[in-house]
Amino acid sequence: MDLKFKFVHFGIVVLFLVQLGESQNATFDITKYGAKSDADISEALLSAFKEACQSTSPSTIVIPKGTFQMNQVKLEGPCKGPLELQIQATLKAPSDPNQLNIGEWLTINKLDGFTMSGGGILDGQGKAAWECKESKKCTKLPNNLSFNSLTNSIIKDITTLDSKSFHVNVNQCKNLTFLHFNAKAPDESPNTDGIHIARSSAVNVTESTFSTGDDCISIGDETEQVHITKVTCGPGHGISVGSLGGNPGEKPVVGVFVKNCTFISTDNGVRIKTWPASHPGVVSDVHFEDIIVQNVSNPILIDQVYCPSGKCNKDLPSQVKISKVTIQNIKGTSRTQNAVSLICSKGAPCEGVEVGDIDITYSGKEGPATSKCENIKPNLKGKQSPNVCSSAGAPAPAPAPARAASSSS
Ligand SMILES: *[C@@H]1O[C@H](CO)[C@@H](O)[C@H](O)[C@H]1NC(C)=O
Ligand SMILES: *[C@@H]1O[C@H](CO)[C@@H](O)[C@H](O)[C@H]1NC(C)=O
Ligand SMILES: *[C@@H]1O[C@H](CO)[C@@H](O)[C@H](O)[C@H]1NC(C)=O
Ligand SMILES: *[C@@H]1O[C@H](CO)[C@@H](O)[C@H](O)[C@H]1NC(C)=O
Ligand SMILES: *[C@@H]1O[C@H](CO)[C@@H](O)[C@H](O)[C@H]1NC(C)=O
Ligand SMILES: CC(=O)N[C@H]1CO[C@H](CO)[C@@H](O)[C@@H]1O
Repeated sequence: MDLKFKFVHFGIVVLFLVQLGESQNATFDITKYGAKSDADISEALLSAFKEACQSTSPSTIVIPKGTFQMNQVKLEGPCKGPLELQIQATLKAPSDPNQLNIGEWLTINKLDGFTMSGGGILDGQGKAAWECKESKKCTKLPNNLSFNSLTNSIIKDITTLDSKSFHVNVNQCKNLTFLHFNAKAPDESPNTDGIHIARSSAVNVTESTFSTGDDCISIGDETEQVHITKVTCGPGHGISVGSLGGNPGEKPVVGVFVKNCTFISTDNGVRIKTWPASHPGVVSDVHFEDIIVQNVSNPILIDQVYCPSGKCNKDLPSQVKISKVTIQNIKGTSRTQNAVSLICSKGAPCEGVEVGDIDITYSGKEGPATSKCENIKPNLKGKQSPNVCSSAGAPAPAPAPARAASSSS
């Protein structure tokens, strides 16, 4: 009897210890792995990650406040438990672009339940790289942050600054949220897209701010269910689906929701762009809703003859089919007179495009805002100013003047 009683006790104690073990949150501070201020922390971070990755209970890697160098790091799972990378510090990339010759600056691969947080700054120190690119000495510049094959993960309270190229590349992720995420680079910096999302599903970007030299957020092929809400973009080139049709075998983009976003002094607001003379493709179920544009050059744009280099065969139409698009409640000011351009492909006219309330005024003096449409008969609902596609269905004005190569991309 006595013995049995002891066994029960023992069992309870073991159970208690096991539960404690499971709920324990192991912390791995990189300064315990040899990281020192202003020195390269790559090795220390990798060592901390290797241990944290073996932990079956949730683990947190902490990069504490301060300034550290980080040359190039790849953290690759799978790991045994959920992992948080808490960046409280400012991390500086090498400013010499040639020092990062292979791929990205910080790559995070194959993790489930990953969190990046901490309020820190990833400083890509892009200035030297941009100059190198402008002078044509560097052709391929390293990206800063790359997330590949992450599932059920969240990136929050992180700023990326002056990336050498794209700030963030999201590839093959599923259920990934960006919250309070900021990407910042001067408006003249080349190809510094905020977030590029491709081959992914269920990606949310919310309450985030982008000021960049290229697209704030761009969405590439094989992407489903992207929700972008409460995002501020500017300067930059807006939020874009595409460019699509540039490569054979691109899979569809289905389900893009851009809602409650603000664009300030951007080149574009919301945009879908596909190349002329393209490979086939599909864009469907795209919704732009409750958007404010301030001093935006092209607030609403479907561009199926997108060709920033001017070196495309525009006689051959885009074969990317765009359908089920809603554009609803967009208001503000346009920096160019033509506030709404819906230029669809003559080879694959847009279908099922619904345009709701639009209230955009032209800030110049040449007259009221206008709209331009080709190969589209939108379903108009509510009230539009300017009148959208008021001559919808009419043939495009015969030989269109050669388009000047746009410098915007
Ligand atoms: C784990 O611990 C870190 C640092 O002590 C803390 O900031 C973090 O929020 C904790 N995570 C969880 C899931 O409890
Ligand atoms: C998505 O990931 C989050 C963790 O960031 C998780 O809480 C949520 O349950 C996941 N959603 C689905 C549908 O799996
Ligand atoms: C993403 O946003 C949509 C719409 O706001 C929401 O239904 C979904 O739950 C969000 N997913 C995550 C992982 O936050
Ligand atoms: C989104 O924007 C609309 C229109 O501007 C506004 O009525 C609504 O309250 C906003 N929703 C949220 C959640 O901010
Ligand atoms: C409008 O945008 C242009 C181009 O970004 C900028 O130079 C100009 O200062 C902006 N004007 C206002 C009033 O914000
Ligand atoms: C150097 C590098 O990896 N650059 C990549 C940055 O992200 C874009 C978008 O996916 C890629 O096209 C680049 O190759």
